[in-house]
Amino acid sequence: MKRILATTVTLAAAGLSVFALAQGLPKLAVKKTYKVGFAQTESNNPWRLAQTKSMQDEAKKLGWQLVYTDAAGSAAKQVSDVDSMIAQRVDAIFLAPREEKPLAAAVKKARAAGIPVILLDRNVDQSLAKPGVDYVTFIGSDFVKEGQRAAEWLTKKMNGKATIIELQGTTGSSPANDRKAGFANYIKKYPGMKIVASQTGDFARDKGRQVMETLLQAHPDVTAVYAHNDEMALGAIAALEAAGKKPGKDVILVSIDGEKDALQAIIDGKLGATVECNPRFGPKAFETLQRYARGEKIPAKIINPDRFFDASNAKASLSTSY
Ligand code: GYE
Repeated sequence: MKRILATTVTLAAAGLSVFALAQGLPKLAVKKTYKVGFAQTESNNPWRLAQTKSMQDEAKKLGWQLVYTDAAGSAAKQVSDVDSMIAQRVDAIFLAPREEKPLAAAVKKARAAGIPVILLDRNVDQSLAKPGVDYVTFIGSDFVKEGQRAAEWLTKKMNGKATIIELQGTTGSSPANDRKAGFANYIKKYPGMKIVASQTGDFARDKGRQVMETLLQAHPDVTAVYAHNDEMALGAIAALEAAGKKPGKDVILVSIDGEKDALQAIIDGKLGATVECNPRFGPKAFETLQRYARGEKIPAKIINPDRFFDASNAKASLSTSY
């Protein structure tokens, strides 16, 4: 007891609050406006563009300065983007980490430099960096649940029997890892639901098309496709059509995101369903940072609620989609 007391006193004398040490997070002063960084991972799809726009719109609305970088699909570039934000002494960093492992180190570097980080839409490896210690919080969707909802819809639609090709997102990214796990975990109760091939299409439309083209040759008996995002599903639809198959009839497709082109594909009868993954982070991200500055307790995860789109509501949702 005596020793604990002595330690506390010593720390207090050194100007360090015990609380801040236990939390490990840099403090943020309450100010009217901030200069914040947003380290985007890439800009090659409507989801990313909608996310960036939402961040820019909110910064403008609040009159904050936004230092924006685009890693163009390279984890190494994103690490150096964070470095340059640290060098520019931004007040805080919003980071959409491309891959779980390499960006964990960037998070720790920012923290060591006294800059709080909020993770947006993707997570980092939880054994390497922790919420409340290395970064403030993760704001985004529950990817495991998204995969599970896609599986649930497909299992029902296929009456528990399907020969499935899975198009995975970016290797090493948290949505790819978790969407795969959520789907696999659900279908394991249904022995008729079989994944015969699973490969990455890097969350990109054309890569999805190319991978589907190759996989179709090895598995011409495919009856279903599970794509980790809409862009790859749209690529797969193109590959199926090029091979003379009718998407939506010969092969049933399900994906994730809820972008405008996907809703249109549902209306056209080519895509079966898509689980929403909301990209509009701006208001929630900036508000969370302000709450953090005020000293409010921020949960380790802030989960966005996601809707579900199929033939019953795609048309009604089209005009507000991205
Ligand atoms: O589904 C995809 C994007 O990280 C949740 O990344 C995000 C995913 C989204 O490129 O389209």
